[in-house]
Amino acid sequence: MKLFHSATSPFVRQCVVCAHELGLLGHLELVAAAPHPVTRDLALAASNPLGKVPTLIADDGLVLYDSRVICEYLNLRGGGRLLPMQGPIRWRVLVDQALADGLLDAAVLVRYENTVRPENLRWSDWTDGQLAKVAAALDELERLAAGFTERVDLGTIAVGCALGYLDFRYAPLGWRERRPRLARWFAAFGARPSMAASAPA
Ligand SMILES: N[C@@H](CCC(=O)N[C@@H](CS)C(=O)NCC(=O)O)C(=O)O
Repeated sequence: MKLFHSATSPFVRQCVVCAHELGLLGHLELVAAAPHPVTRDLALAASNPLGKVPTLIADDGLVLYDSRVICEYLNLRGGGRLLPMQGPIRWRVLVDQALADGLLDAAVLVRYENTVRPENLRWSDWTDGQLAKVAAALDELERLAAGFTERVDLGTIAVGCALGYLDFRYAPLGWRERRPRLARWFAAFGARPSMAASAPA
């Protein structure tokens, strides 16, 4: 399987962590990509019209995106233990994943706004609105953290990658302040070999 990859993308990281947890890392060939909201990476766009990473090309040529689809695909290939098939826990896992992905969408958009958009076109209200979503998502994750305990699934992997991204790009936000349960959980989860090996440099 070929994975269009960017080492700093938290969405790619979710796929790599899933592969690691499922013992599939050796089956994944990482292909360097240069995703950008304005300047298209033509090799990447030839497989994914959205020009985004992660994009996976499976061994049979099937092209998969986005990160949620790829994580589900890897999970099924690797035995399925990262997403319970039924019961309330399935929906808990999927909502946790959606919450973490939503936090990441907002954080990545703020980064584009403040690094890609020309300075005279930036709109601080828009940045503030997105950062309010990040803060609200973190507050919800703090409420949920007591239930994360020993869980290793598509939800907690997404949450771990979202928090890792905030440490990488938004350290001054100080997300751990006022969120002690989440911070304690991440200290343990972030030390898993799959997380440690994929941390952005
Ligand atoms: N919903 C997508 C989001 C992926 C995404 O935003 N990837 C970023 C890199 S972190 C990207 O490729 N950006 C290029 C662009 O916005 O065109 C997913 O879960 O895979």
